[in-house]
Amino acid sequence: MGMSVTNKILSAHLVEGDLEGKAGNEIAIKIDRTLTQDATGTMAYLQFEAIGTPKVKTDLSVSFNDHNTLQTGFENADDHRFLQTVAAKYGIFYSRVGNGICHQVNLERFGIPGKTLLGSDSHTPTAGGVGMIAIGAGGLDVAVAMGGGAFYMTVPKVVLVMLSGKLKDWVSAKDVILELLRRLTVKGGVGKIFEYGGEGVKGLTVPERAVITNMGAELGATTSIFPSDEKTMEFLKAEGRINDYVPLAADEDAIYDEVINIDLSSLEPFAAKPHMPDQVAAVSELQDIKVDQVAIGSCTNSSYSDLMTVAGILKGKKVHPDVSLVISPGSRQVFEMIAENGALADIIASGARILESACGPCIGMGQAPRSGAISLRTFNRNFEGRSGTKDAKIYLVSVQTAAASALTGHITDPRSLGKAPEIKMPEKFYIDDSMILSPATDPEGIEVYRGPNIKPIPIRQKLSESLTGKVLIKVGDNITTDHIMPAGSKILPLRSNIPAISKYVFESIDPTFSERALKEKGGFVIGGENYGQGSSREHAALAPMYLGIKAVIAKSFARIHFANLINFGILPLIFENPSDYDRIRQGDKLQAPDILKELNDRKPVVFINETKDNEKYKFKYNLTDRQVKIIKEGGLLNATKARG
Ligand code: MIC
Ligand code: SF4
Repeated sequence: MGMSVTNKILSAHLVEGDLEGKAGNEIAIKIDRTLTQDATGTMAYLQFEAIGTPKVKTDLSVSFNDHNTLQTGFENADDHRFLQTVAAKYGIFYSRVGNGICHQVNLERFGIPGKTLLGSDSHTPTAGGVGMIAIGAGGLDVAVAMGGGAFYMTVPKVVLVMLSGKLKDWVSAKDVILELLRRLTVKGGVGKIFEYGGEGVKGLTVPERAVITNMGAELGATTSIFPSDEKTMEFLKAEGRINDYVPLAADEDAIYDEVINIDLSSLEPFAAKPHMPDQVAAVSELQDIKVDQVAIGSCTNSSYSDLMTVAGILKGKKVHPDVSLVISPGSRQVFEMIAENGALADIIASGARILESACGPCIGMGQAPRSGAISLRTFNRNFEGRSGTKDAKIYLVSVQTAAASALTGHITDPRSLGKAPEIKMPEKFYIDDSMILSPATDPEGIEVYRGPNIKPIPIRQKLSESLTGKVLIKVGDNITTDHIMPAGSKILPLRSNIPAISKYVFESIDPTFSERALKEKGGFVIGGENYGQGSSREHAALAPMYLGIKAVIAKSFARIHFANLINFGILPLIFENPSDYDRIRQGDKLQAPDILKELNDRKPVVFINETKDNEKYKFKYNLTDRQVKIIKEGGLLNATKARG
């Protein structure tokens, strides 16, 4: 039987389980490489230290620094010093602040077809653009992988996205992924890997492919991948890495679980409307909406060709007086190239504001729009409040739509601008790896720096025989990790300090949550569908664990958050009868008298609602034996240490 690209790579890395098994069964794969960034990295490396391995066991591990770069206090700089010394000591490469956004730099300098990559960031699948199986996970999973441990995942359904035709002028890769989000929604990809194929693939460059695999994360997918072909070879050659090229194609008779067809020539410019990436409409239907801010950049749209397109559109023109246009190039490579060839001068002359090569406004690190603003962003997420302004309305668009709208002051279909700029991929990118530091040759001589912002990781006790507590909060569908554990310039610097950051759990929904949780000595959270979608931040599990949350009971969960809850000993339970969701209210006192026994017997767990005449509910759990063990131990760190 023929194999997909996905299954070729997975089977070459399989260490446990059976790929032919039922979708949903657990497999474990060997991880060749890891990636961390500075907002998830401090915890990941503290956990790596706690595991106690003297040197990373991966082929390559890289610590990127791109999120926490605002330095409004000492915290960011202290964390960076910690990360730099840890990297030097344990055999990890260190990409300095200023070198660029992790996924962009990773694609340029480290992406390699056929290998596996685990990253403590949900957009790690960007590297699928060069044919890697690249998966986002919590920091603890990445720490375990750095220690040589396998990565556990459920057997994914492999979806073939058959691309035919060619993108028309002014239509871009961003519009391809927005079309998929329009069709499938933010939970349409849960448990799936999207593999791209068909004639249409040949017309897409690696950076264009990476836009699509990057934002596959918004579908809730495990990852997305393109084959490795001529275009991959050209890209790697231009990056001076031709030796990293290996061709990778699906067999002619490869079997897929599902097939989706997209005719590229039928697409038009799209936008995701506030406040979800799947609220997609044609830009032509949104014209005339006045725009206050345009932000170009992020790991989705900040490549050399993206920035050259922007420069081509802005050249000789001026940004509309009512619009603030901010631009962050994705990497120092991109930055230096546009500086060298004059495109940066065209951008500056238009009135754009230039930011450093970092995540910046994408994660609310500066550039919060004015109240009630309309902000057009080339980013991947437009969750409410993520920009730093609660009532701002964020539209996600391509660089073409963003630049066109910055000039006119209203949402503008770029097709109205006439001839599209023609951007050629460079035959040679500008290569300077001097901001990527190699690990120390004398690791014993390196002392790890720990500033006052770095606090020890809280550890959960073993699971007790029964659980009792109040429902501390009841939330609806598609709750994101930005709701559970917000980011932004005030909170992001506290990522290394769980007691401090836990004060902000659920802040945008109910600012009293953390205080109430501590007062009640913990309790339960009730959620709807797709609970915990979005980022990989394990703080959305760690901080609730610190506050005493014992279980989250939801209709369904997003993949990474589900794994993070288990990793930190919080039970993710699923309504056996979804209508019970309506019966439970915030404040109800629940009791699970036999939870340990029920888990041991692998039976549904029974909860009693003491506030409602001891009404009973049954909850199921999609946990493997391995995961039940982790929960019983009080989390993966305890379980890993217990194994020795
Ligand atoms: C995000 O885009 O939400 C982040 C910030 O990159 C997160 C990681 C984090 O919260 O540190 C992600 O996507 O995983
Ligand atoms: Fe950074 Fe935004 Fe990409 Fe997350 S989505 S890695 S915050 S640029």
